[in-house]
Amino acid sequence: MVATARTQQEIKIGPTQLLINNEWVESISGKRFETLNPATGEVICDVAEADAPDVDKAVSAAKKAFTSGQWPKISARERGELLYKLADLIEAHKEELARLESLDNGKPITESLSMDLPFVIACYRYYAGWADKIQGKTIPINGPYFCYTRHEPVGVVGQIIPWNFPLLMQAWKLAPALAAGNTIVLKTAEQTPLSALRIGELIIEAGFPPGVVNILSGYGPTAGAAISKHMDIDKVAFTGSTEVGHLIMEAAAKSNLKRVTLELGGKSPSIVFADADLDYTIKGVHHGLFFNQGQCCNAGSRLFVEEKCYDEFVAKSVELAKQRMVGDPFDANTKQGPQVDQAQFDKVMSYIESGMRQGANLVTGGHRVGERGYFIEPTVFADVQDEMQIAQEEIFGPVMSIIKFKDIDEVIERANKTIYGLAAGVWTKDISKALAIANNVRAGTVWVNCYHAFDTAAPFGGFKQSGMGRELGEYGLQQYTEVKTVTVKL
Ligand code: TXE
Repeated sequence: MVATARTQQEIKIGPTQLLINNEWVESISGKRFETLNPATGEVICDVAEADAPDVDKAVSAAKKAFTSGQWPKISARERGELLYKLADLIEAHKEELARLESLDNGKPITESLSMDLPFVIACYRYYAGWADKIQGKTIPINGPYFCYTRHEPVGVVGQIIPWNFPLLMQAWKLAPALAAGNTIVLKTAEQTPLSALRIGELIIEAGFPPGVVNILSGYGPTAGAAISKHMDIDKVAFTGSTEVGHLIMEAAAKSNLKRVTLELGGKSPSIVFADADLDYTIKGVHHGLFFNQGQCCNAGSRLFVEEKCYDEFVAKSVELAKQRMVGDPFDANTKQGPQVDQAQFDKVMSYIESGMRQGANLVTGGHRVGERGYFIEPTVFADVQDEMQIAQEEIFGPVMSIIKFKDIDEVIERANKTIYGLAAGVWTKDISKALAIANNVRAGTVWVNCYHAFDTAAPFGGFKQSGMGRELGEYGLQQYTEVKTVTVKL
């Protein structure tokens, strides 16, 4: 039931070195590390392992590209054209990239093809369109002056991405940064280095000059930490755990006060009122939690259901969870692949144990699937209480926690009792209830009668410890520019 060795051999792997200054190079130490197929636990291949000296080398290439060379001479419109070209190349290699993504990450191939790749392409095209529309203002200041602003690139940007959407997170980071004219040192997650490196080849083919995009595979405490404390990096953009988000900010504060944007964890409430269309809603919240093996920072992982429809809701959610096909990511019928690695598998299993220990009612799932790979049954807990670990901490797996509530004021208060504030969902036919939730829940995104409804034009990011700054849309672009005021005496 899991990806066979044959499937693995049929997939073109692409480069496994570091991309620095448009050249593929080994790490300075010569070290390499293995990346595994999460469906089998077998080694796919090894890749070069960057550490601080490689980060130095990549940063000097990016710095040189920012200040001299061809990049500053390329007009804004031409930057946009390069991004369009990259999007076209990705589209031309869509199937190959989707296969590589599913092999390295474990996500079902149907989703890589229908979700990840289309969103990746849309993101590059969206920001390609912005490149020549990044404009300042003229400001009517007092006195005989002409005053205007320029929106200039921040400079050398360090970007650290996670493994749950490797290609998409790379696009969310690279596209706005390049549109605004920055140069980049991007570190991939150690679990999923492969698809980003293949994009590196397409970046060279598209015609981006040397040093503009540098891509490093490596670990967090070494290469990642070197990026966050580097004196010649002007901004760091990070997506990952809240714990590491704290470290990134600390390193930025202790080094050169580089700009920091963070997209971190979540424990997002999804609130179901009894007047909602229940059959539709049950499918929506199922997708909101189980999509991508539950490995979404915005997963609707605190599911509040109104008392009046609670029992029916739990029964039908369990039915749906039981039908979810778990298995080989390369089987077209598969809805759920493996968790990304042993550490994530262990983390999810330990939360399932904690749910049982703390008295939640395990109504379905809870076990490993198969004997190899990191597969977990779609799991549903009912009678979950607010203070239980499974209701407070990010599980990042296929575990649904269903909590009962009585009325709207109470649910708003309880929904806000969390350190996180990434997203929320509300399900109701009553517009007043929907807007009361939208206005009062402290989260960066609120979905009404839908979930995971992303668009590259709509900003995304967190309140509270879910992060700072926004990605996507015009707001996301602003995080990659500095505003310069120019005042001319007339
Ligand atoms: O995250 P890490 P992990 C959450 C989710 C998951 C948990 C742990 O709950 O179970 O985090 O996952 C790099 N300096 N999210 O351990 O460690 C690392 O190499 C600089 C939510 O994978 O935060 C990788 O590139 N960088 C999330 C990236 O940080 C460091 C997505 C993420 O890894 C570093 C992933 C350091 N000291 C996990 N240590 C989301 N917001 O979508 C690690 N890294």
